[in-house]
Amino acid sequence: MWPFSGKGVWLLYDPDRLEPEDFVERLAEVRAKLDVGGVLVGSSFLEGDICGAVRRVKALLDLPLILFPGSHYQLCGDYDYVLFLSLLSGRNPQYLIGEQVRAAPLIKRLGLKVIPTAYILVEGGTYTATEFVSNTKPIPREKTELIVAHALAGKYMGFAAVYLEAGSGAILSVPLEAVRRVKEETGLPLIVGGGIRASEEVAEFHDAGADIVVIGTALEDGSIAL
Ligand code: 1GP
Repeated sequence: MWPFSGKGVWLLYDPDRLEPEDFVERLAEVRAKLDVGGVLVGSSFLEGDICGAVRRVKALLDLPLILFPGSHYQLCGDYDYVLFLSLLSGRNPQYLIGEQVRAAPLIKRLGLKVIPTAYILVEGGTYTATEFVSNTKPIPREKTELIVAHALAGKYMGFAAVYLEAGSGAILSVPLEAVRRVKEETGLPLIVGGGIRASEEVAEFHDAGADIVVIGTALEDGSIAL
């Protein structure tokens, strides 16, 4: 179910924000310093042609492309994997099961490989697009036990991985203590993202138990500190 080995970084590509060629150029710079193991493709609000952009990225890169879906309409056949997310921290049925039911037949038809992922939104010090678009509230960042309880529920429901998300552009990333505890309690592959800007932070998250650290905004706006 979890096809990756070791710890690494995934860079988030939002086709609404960068041209494929520009993204690939920036990725090359990061790759010289960090172990980039994949590219997440997704957008919480998509205007452009995601599938066309994915094909252009794929032609230029030798990394797995993983859909990080904001909606079922972002599916197409060019991804290597799909994070089959359920937004467990929320209580909005559309993102708990509605989008998944719409996506499932298309995933089957396209023959895509899915990674069932418990997606948990943690308060990141600002009002993020994830929160707005999903119409859900994040878990308060100091409520470690509540974060752990959601992750454990995900484990018992059979999810193959946990994604702790502070939201794209978060001011505060997920607390390290929450990362540590979720890893300890679930033992599941753990993805962490939202507001991470520096290679030192990547190392801290890896040490705390994250398998994959996701960076999006800092790559897009050039503020990434390597
Ligand atoms: C968003 O976790 C990712 O879903 C990345 O967040 O854009 O803040 O890096 P940033």
